[in-house]
Amino acid sequence: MQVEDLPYGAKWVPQCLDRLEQEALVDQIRQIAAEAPLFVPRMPKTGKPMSVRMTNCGPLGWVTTKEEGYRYQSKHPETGRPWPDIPQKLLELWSEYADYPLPPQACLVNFYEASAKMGLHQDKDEENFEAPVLSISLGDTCLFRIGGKNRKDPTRSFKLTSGDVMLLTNDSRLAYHGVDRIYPGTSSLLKRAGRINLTLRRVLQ
Ligand code: MD3
Ligand code: FE
Repeated sequence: MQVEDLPYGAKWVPQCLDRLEQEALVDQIRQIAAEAPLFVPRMPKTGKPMSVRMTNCGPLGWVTTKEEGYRYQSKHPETGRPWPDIPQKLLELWSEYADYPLPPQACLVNFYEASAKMGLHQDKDEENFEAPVLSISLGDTCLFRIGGKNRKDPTRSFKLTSGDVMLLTNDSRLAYHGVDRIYPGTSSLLKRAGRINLTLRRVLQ
């Protein structure tokens, strides 16, 4: 996989974060998950559980339930409490890479166990597609897949490793993407096998 093969507008910064920065972020995510426990997202209508567990920080968080489907809301779906703040380091990363005048409104925390994956999808629950999405990978390596704006467009796969950052702007913002597999034991960052992905987003204008 060559960087030039990425869809237009996608930028990949391999090893953007060093080990100490990654460890500090993991500590902060542990605190966030202690205040806002990981929940099992469920598919709209069917209620089928996703294999990834999630939580959020920031003014808004992405949630999904059988009854109400995909949405952003200011409170945890189970505790009813507001989401914890976005760590300063993540706000700084956004300032440095996003090239967008306003701060992120949502930070989704995805936790993948060894067998978890995420099917090919578009991120379309935001009102604002002008703002980029910034993603950070921590822990075990995953096989990431990205295509085009139509589900049938050809896709390309590459491995995202701990400390990698991806920025999705312009055409890539609505590209289909997913996580096909985790490679357990490829990183010693987390206590157990698994991967954490953080996605920073602007939701409203
Ligand atoms: C490409 N997360 O939370 S991050 C998601 O690794 C999501 O957990 C994946 O897809 C994960 O919605 C992928 C990289 C990523 C994030 C957002 C994108 C790629 C994207 C939005 C548009 C295109
Ligand atoms: Fe996505």
